[in-house]
Amino acid sequence: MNIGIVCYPTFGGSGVVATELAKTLAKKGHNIHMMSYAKPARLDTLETGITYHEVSINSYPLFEYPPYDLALATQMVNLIEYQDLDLLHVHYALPHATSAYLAKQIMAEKARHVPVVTTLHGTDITLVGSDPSYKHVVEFSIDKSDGVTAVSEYLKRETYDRFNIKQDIKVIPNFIDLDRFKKSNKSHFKKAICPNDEKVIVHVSNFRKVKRVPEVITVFAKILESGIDSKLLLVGDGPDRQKAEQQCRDLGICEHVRFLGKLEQVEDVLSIADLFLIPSGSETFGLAALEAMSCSVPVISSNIGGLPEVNVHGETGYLCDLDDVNCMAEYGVKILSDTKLHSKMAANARKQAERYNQDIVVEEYERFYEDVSAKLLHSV
Ligand code: GMT
Repeated sequence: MNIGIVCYPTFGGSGVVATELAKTLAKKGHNIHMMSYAKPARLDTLETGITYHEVSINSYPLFEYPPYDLALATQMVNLIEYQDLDLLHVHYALPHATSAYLAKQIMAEKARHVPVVTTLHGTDITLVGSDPSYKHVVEFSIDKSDGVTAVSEYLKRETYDRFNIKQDIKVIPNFIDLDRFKKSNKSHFKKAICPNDEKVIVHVSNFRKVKRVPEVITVFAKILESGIDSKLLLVGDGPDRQKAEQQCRDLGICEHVRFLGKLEQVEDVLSIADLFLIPSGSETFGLAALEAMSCSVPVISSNIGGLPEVNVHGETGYLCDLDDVNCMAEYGVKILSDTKLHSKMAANARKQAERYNQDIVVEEYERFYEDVSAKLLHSV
């Protein structure tokens, strides 16, 4: 198939999922055309079978806010016409599903019917999308898509609760490349970071408020206080970085904490991790937790959103109530001080990650594309 994929380009879950999906579909022989306002972080433009089309927005003195959604719709129309796209798959409803609806209507005028699949990821439903300033348009655009998927059962429920959506929503969970995300020998790296064989605790995020990075540091400080010789590695960057650095200085634990910034090869860091912390205030799935689990790392997370679907309490790690840093620290100490428990949870984590095998989940998307295309063909 010739498939147009639209996503946000930043180091965020939806862009990562869209890009990994594009790469896998391309390897399976599909022609993928990716659209975004900047090159998605994990996309290598030399990859065979994928062409990246940057959406350029011309400024004009009248525009305080240049209309990206219109430029995107125009790009979609161009690609449908000139690259003969069979289907548009947009990740994150706002504004991608709206641009896709517009492009679809423009093409329908030319008797060309292109199905639109919208994948809901998270804040497009739970935060931004349900904001009164966008809600009607987001609701309409999701409902007008030919196929809608959500990355977790939780997100499906939330979407029906928050919007008046008549469409069926199919849950196709996020997925993982089990060959890439697996524990590998990084003893040189481990020695450099932990000369005294300290335990390694890792957090990966975009440091937005919702990720609760200050809580990660509080939990780590408590684990240190309990006498567990450990290091905290923070991967990523974002708005709360400075606050987190200041907190480390205030607590006097800077020598135990490393800010590694944005990294492409997260699996290298996860390979030396003993524990992963994700205390988010909202998380529809928690791809970062899945990546850790695939590298056999037990996870301590908040018990919210889609996280309990991924991280199974008492098996792959532990779940704690939102903001309960004492609970997270206690479970952290428990896992890190009991070798037998740690090995069991590490093995369970990897086993759980295998349920999200990329090859199987991507096949689900392919089947969904076929079903949606067939349904549209019958309806016109
Ligand atoms: O939270 C982010 O880092 C970005 C956000 C997005 O929509 O780009 O991520 C959401 O989608 C991810 C991929 O499906 C999920 O794993 C995240 O849980 C979800 N984030 C939130 O719900 C806050």
